[in-house]
Amino acid sequence: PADAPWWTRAVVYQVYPRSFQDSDGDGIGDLGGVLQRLDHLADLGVDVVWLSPVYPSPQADNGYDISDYQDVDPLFGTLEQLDELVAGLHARGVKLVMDLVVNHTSDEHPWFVESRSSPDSPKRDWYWWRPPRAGLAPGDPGAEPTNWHGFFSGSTWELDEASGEYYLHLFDRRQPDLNWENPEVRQAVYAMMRWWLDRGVDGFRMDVINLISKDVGPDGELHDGPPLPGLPYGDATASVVCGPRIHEFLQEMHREVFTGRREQLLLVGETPGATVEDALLFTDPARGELDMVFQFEHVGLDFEGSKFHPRPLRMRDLKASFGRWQTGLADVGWNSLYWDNHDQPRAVSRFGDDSPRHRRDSATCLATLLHLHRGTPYVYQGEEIGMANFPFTDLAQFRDVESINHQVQAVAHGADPDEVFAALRRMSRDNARTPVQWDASPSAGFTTGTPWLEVNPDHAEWNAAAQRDDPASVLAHHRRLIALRHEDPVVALGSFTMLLPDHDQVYAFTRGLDGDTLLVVCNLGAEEQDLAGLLPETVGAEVVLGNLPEDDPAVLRPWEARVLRLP
Ligand code: TEU
Repeated sequence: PADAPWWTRAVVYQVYPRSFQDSDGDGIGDLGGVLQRLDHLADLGVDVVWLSPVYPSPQADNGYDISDYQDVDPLFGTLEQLDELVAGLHARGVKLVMDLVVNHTSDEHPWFVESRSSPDSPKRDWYWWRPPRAGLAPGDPGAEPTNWHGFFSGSTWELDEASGEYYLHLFDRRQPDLNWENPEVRQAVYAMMRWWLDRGVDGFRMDVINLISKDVGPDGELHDGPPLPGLPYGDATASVVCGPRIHEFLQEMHREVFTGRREQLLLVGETPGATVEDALLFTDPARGELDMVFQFEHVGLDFEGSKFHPRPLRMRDLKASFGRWQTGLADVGWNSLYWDNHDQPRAVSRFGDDSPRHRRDSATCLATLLHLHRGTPYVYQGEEIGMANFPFTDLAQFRDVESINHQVQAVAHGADPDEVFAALRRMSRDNARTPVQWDASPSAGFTTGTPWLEVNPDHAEWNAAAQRDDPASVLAHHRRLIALRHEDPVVALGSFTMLLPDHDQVYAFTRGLDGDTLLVVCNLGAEEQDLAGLLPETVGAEVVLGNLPEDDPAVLRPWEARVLRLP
């Protein structure tokens, strides 16, 4: 344990700068704003800040479409302010991890502009250019080189009229995929990464990093995927998720960029579709790839097929999923733990109960559950104060490219607009992107101008200022959970054992290290539970931390969470 990596004891906080704090009144958060809020982060006690993209970008996908990897967009500030942020965080003992988006660039990146300029361009092969399907002319229905459906709806191929060829974009058409088969692309990315590390940043959160290797057969061809039910497209998964050279690429990156500096850094990959087996390979320290990955299983249990077809979550599925990840990475590798990020609806609304009666208790209960697992917990801005989904009333309120593309395409394919709205209201990424609620003032202290996305009207009651000095608040509870991980080696390094796997409401597990055992029990529902009956060993155990004032030890109240030390 003494030689365990530093990040086993660490908690990471994600800043989505557009929605964190505005300092210049344009209604969009910026680096000046982050600099104003450093004390909030220090006070919470987090060890690392992951900063979502601030690079120059046309903002088609809020900065995940980058047109220059080595600068800061004027919308967010300057490179000097980024240096100030590194210094300001380091002065508080906090590291800064940058978002690394290298599966794709913006279509306005000079590399793509040059690549598009002519089939003879020396950069043509930096992206995925393909002629129309054999026998069809450019633009013909079905002429796309493969039948793949994109993450943001529609085909993954966009026709370039000038050359009559298509380019690949797994996300929006303004996010062309880089061709990692080309060694020049890889070297350009590695050089850029070294430049950031030399500037003092402490690692990378690597956007969809498991999509960078595409399955080109020996013939250099990309192949159709199996048809998707109800859509005129096929599933690209088998060709793009954890492709044949993914581990080779990551090991090469590791050698070229992290050699000699790995110990101090945090390398976390975002890996949609990765299985436990994939994650083992990514995070086995001996392989020299990544420290940990964000897996997507637990955020894929409350919908059918695609995220805009929601269905209720079954507790058993959640336990089975988390349980498998805990067991699968018990001896080798490491888990990232998250409920929320800028792509997911708010956890208290999704997994908890955001009604006035249960909001505080369910937010603190969920946090306890997450932070007591084995792995590195990630807190997404606003989660620490129990921010909830936005009460959308109209399709026109959505700003996110994924939501808008889905809306347009689903309706075009005959979906009922009311159903589309209901799904977006529940699942849209914009739920996570409303401005952070700092105080009860009209724009919640986020901006003096007009916020780019409406502030949640509940901010009058739910805000950081109201919670700062309240020991019963969601914020104070997060502070305690973070401190507990720092102090207690069982929380950081203990083994994990799931209890009551089939119970529909109580989520319980133990963590053990060197004969010391913590038992964690969470009531994920509104009915009281007979704790003494379910887990007799809890009777008489010391309460290390709870989310409600201590009362009858034999009973678990609605949304109550307790961390107990077994004798
Ligand atoms: O997300 C990738 C991803 O797989 C999903 O979370 C995606 O955002 C969507 O929810 C699928 O339904 C990453 C970034 O986190 C996201 O913000 C970007 O839009 C995306 O990559 C493209 O860069």
